[in-house]
Amino acid sequence: MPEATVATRASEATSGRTVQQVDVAVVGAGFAGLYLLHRLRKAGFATVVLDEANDVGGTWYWNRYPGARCDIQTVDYSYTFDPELESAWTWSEKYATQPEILRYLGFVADRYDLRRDIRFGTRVKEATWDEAAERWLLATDNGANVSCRFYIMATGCLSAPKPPEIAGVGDFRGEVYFTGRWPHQEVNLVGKRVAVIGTGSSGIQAIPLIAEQAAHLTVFQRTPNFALPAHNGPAPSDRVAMLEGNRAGYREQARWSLAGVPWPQQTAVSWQLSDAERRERFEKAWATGDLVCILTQLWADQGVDVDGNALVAQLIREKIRAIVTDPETAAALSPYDHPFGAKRPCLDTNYYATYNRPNVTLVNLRQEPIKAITAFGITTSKRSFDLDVIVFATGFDAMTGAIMAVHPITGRGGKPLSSVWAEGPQTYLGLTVAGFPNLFMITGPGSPSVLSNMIVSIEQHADWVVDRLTAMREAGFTTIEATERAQAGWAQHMADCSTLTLHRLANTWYTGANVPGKAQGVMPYTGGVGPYRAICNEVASRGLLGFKLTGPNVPEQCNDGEIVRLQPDVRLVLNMLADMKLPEIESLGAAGARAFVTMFNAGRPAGRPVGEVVDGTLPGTDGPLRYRLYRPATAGPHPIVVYFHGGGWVLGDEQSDEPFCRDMCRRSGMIFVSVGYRHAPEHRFPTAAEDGYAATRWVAEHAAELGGTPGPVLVAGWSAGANIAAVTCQLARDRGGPPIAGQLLLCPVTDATFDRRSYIDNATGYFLTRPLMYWFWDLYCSPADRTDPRVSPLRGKLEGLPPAFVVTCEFDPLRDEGVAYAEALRVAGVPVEQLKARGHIHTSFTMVDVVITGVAGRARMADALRRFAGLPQDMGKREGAGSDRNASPPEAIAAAE
Ligand code: N01
Repeated sequence: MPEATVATRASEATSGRTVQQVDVAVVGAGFAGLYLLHRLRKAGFATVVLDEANDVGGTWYWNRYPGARCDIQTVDYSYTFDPELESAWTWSEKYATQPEILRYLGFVADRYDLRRDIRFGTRVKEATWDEAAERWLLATDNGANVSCRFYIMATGCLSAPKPPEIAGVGDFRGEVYFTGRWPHQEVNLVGKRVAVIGTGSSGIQAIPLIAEQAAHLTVFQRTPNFALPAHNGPAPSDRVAMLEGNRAGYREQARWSLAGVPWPQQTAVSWQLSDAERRERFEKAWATGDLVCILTQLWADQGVDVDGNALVAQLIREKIRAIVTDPETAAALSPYDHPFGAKRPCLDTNYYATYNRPNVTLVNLRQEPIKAITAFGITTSKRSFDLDVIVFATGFDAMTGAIMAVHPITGRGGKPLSSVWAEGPQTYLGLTVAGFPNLFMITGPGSPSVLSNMIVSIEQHADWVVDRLTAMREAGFTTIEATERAQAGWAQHMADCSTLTLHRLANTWYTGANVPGKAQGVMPYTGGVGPYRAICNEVASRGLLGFKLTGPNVPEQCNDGEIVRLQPDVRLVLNMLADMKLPEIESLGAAGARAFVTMFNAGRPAGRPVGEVVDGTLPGTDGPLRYRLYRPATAGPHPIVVYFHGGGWVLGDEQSDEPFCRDMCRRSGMIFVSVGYRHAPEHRFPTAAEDGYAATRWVAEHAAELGGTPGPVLVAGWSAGANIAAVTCQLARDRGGPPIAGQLLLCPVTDATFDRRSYIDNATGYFLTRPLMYWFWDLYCSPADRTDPRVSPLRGKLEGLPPAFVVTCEFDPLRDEGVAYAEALRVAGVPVEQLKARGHIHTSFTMVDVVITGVAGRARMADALRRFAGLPQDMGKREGAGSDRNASPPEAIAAAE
């Protein structure tokens, strides 16, 4: 083992109290603390680990209640950093018990001789950053205080038990136990009248075993939870075979997966599967007895869409009814108040069946709340229960509780962490906090942590931190601190991520809702383990983006910035496309590009059902044009939107924006008629514009035949299609009709100028590129024609046009010409609304069911269309896809500037 750079030593502080001097102090000797100590030592850092407990284990030291087990399969819930360690230890069960996990951690501590640098029975009371010395001073309650260059909180996410907040708790004369602080000596419940308060993972694991001992068990349930059978036993042979067949590959797959366990990503969404197919998938997952499996393997929209999720919840409630014989008890045990997975689901052994026992009573606190705990038991609003024992399984002050238990943690300028986090935890990457140099958190708020296999996340964090400390030492830096800008950017990215999943829709410890008075917001990072790892790696590879580093003999380094400015799902799509190494479309020629687009579109979700899809032809200026009509499922007639697809006047057809047309038809409750206008280079300018105008005129004249509302039509389009829509409005004004009630312009081409900022900043890397736009322009329009308002509508007269809703995307070369058009319309007196979509790209809103963060924007577009058509606003939401309820609030899509 390499020598420590600074030997651990004791020194006399001025106060006379001994101070232990180390390079790094780690608080917590659980999975994270042990691995950190091992890595830090190997890297040559003098390290001390401090833990209040009297042995290693962290959460597994304290949570000794009956039935305590892990609920990630033990093949996955293990250290992976040392293949020899992996082969030296064999788990006895699919889900190991707490004693076995504790033995494992003891085995690890012995194997790497870790205990000699751990101070047990030592609580860190306060931590103070000494600006002059550039060191942290940790005050302990036992023995020497600690002075360290780096201070790492490896305190766990669920380690500070939450007080039960019930009146009279101190009055009870019987025995009281907390699952999170279970006694080390045996607790005998035989023949006793026992109460369990709380039905989270701890309660659900403990209840069946307590019921076997107690004379009578009364369970006090406030919120029913979803629980799945663990089907414990030997580790499943298929998983073991997968692991043993390619251990390194299996582990690597886990590291890049969404939840830290290698399961494939599902692509089929619920509405693409039949009832029978969904049931088959569900039964298979139920039989697997694995939380990650059921949370990820049913259908792709189960975690992101309320409708897709409701299908799973319904199937689980069916199971509860089938197991629990008393219908009233079954109903009380059935969760309806939160989406499945939004609150942490549980893994159980005989949980629901326990309520069939004659010695078990369920008290539904929603119907009869606890009034008080008395000397002899618990009184609800309806009755009293005499008890010998009360077990509190009431949970934790999660994610922040154990960090804030060191109080105060005083950073730069004397600022306490409690004031910085008064409105909720602010972190950069969940690892660091601006204003608190050299302080790291392992699996802190803002990292995937509790939404992942903790061991995978712990190893990733510990590796990242130790690698940074090592690199700093080599470069001569002594302090590292996140910048405010990077931290604010991370908060924004966290907020964007949390609009993707359903976690925000439940009151849970994920959001701080379980602790009265705690600031609320989704605390873990919901973007997934693999994407998070990629982000951390990118921070490192981009010169520690968002960190300031200083050292005594080196110039300060600060590469400030935000690591993710794209919407999280847009980033994933772009990364996926980059990995596919697709050809540049403009290099394929028109025919090749069209074939490519057809092939590309074949792989996307087809779009949700609408009332009817009708194909037809309409007379263009020079022969028939194909169209496809999407009719809502509601009773007509409906207002008609004439739609023009994107594709740079060169690519696409009346079907190529099918998912977008279906979605907008459902959301707006309007007929969409998508027009197959003719394309360049075969038909150059002004064919597309004239076809668009002719089609609009024909649709308006034949509205009744098409099932539409007579009167003005609306126009809409995307990209070059939005160009045609804008031009059509100008032509309709100038040529005596048809009347147009409103225009929806999504990322419109409005001007043949290529020097606006967005053309420069977003020239490449965001799907639509500047070279591709040049190619489109060249194929469609000669330079001499480019100032004609029929292709550059920004150059035309704008007065007297119909009201407009203009959508622009931050990372789109066309952004600024769209903004310019909206501004020019406003100046010309046209009512105009703008949606400047932050973090989005040119294709964001048409990638329906792929870019989930586009939902809120499309909901606003549909609202605008309904407004233009004079329809009530709320109908759009009722008629639209259920994912309307999944839409983030409008302010989630804010101005780009
Ligand atoms: O805590 P919880 P937990 N009056 O917060 C109820 C992990 N874990 O210790 O939902 C009445 O989930 C509360 O009701 P409500 C796992 O991540 C893992 O069980 O707030 N009831 C809820 O029912 C888990 O999610 C394992 O309405 C009160 C319960 O108490 C996390 O730890 C095992 C109340 C608390 O449930 C926390 O689980 C155990 C009150 N005043 C835990 N206050 C593994 O298997 C709270 N409740 C690895």
